[in-house]
Amino acid sequence: MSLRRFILTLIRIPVSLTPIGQGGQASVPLIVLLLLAVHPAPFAQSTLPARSPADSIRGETLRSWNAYVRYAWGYDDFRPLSKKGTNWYAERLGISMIDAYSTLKLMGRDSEAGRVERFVADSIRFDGDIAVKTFEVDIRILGGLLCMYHLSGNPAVLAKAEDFGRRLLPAFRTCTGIPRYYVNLKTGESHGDTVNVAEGGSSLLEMGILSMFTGNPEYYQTAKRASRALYDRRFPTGLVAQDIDVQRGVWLDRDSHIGACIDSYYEYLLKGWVLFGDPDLKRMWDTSIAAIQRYIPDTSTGRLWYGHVDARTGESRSSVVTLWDAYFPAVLTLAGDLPRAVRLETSWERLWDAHGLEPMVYDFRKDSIIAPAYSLNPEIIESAYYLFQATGDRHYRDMSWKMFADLLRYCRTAEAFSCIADVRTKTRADEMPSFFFAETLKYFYLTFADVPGFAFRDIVFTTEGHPFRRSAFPRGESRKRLGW
Ligand code: DMJ
Repeated sequence: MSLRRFILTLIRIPVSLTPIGQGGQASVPLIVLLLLAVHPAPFAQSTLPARSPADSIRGETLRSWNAYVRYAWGYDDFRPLSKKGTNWYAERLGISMIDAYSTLKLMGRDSEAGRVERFVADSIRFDGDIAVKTFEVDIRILGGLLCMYHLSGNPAVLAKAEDFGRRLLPAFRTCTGIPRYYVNLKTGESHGDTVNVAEGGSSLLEMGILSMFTGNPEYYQTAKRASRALYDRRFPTGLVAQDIDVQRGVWLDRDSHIGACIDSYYEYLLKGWVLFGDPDLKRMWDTSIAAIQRYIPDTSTGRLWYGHVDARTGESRSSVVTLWDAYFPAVLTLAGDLPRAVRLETSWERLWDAHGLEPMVYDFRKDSIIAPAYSLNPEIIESAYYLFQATGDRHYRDMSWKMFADLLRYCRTAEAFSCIADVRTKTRADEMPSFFFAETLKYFYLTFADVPGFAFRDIVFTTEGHPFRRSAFPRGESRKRLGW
């Protein structure tokens, strides 16, 4: 069981049965892109120097990248304290370099990016006899390879992406179409009938993009069937629960929330609609966000949080949140709900300020830390970036710079950055996850940098932070290639 899965078993404990949020707040229509198109986001004058933060973030990215290259080239992850490479499985998959590529490219580091591209094309194989986590490799490897192709046009990279995507498909051959937790890249054998909603319903973007680039609708249709199977099993409240049996199609709990273990399922309904234009995804998003806003918001502390509720009744079960949940202001921003996005990001910022970093699990009613680690996660930084782009309010730029300064203060090592085992003591952990390159450093950088040809309004980011241009997905072509 991964640390994330273990921690998340903790947060299912009901803390309160007080009904909340039953007043019924209307869902907000999906209008942000239209709004942004009509009112281009103004870029506020920041009190910060315009260039030096971007230069500083790029410099720290390169420093960390060079450490990975020196000590861990080709490995999945870099251990920043012991200065060693480590792999997730018996065969290396190059996860960190694939995840890092789009960030290096956006920072103008073509030579470093080109080296990754050549290594992927020439030296990485995906036919090892290893059972990989379907969800994790979909968002990191498949998403990273597709973005590498999107940014380079290298057909050898697309061939690798298709080879990899094809090897994931057997995981989806279940009675419901929801993928199993593990799939063997060589044999196609899959196992793990219990998945959470995020693991089961977060492949729409990667598989849809693969369909777009190859003209084969099978990938998108497979992912859509999985998301649809989860959506069709929603409770009469309109909410989904957290864990499901992929063969029997039955829920294994009634824990409903917007956070880790469900998060990217909702994120992909919205982003799938925005990128591909499939009206089925819009319907699924509209129904889902209406139910979320009716039952899940919790203002009992005077701040806005999204806690845990019973999926069948909508009654409150817990006021425990995780740092992964801080992706939601970004999603609300994309959906055009700026008032809630602003309010929720304020709650997260207060929590950050209390510790100079965020704790992994936190109870907002008790104001107490349940799990104290911080793993260089991006979500609150991602939300600050979206809010800066959408509002032009320099507060979000200043907030981002403050968080970057905290990472320098507490997480910087001699050659890279490390996770923190306890935000109260700032004790180090010997880890630097691949999403630190893919997301955390990228969102910091984009908050300050003016990247030529990169317009926020034209971009959809995958849940792992890989950017794709909406203009590369014209509706007619998307419809034909994805088969919607
Ligand atoms: C990333 O791997 C992805 O954003 C995923 O959806 C959940 N969060 C981690 C980083 O915290």
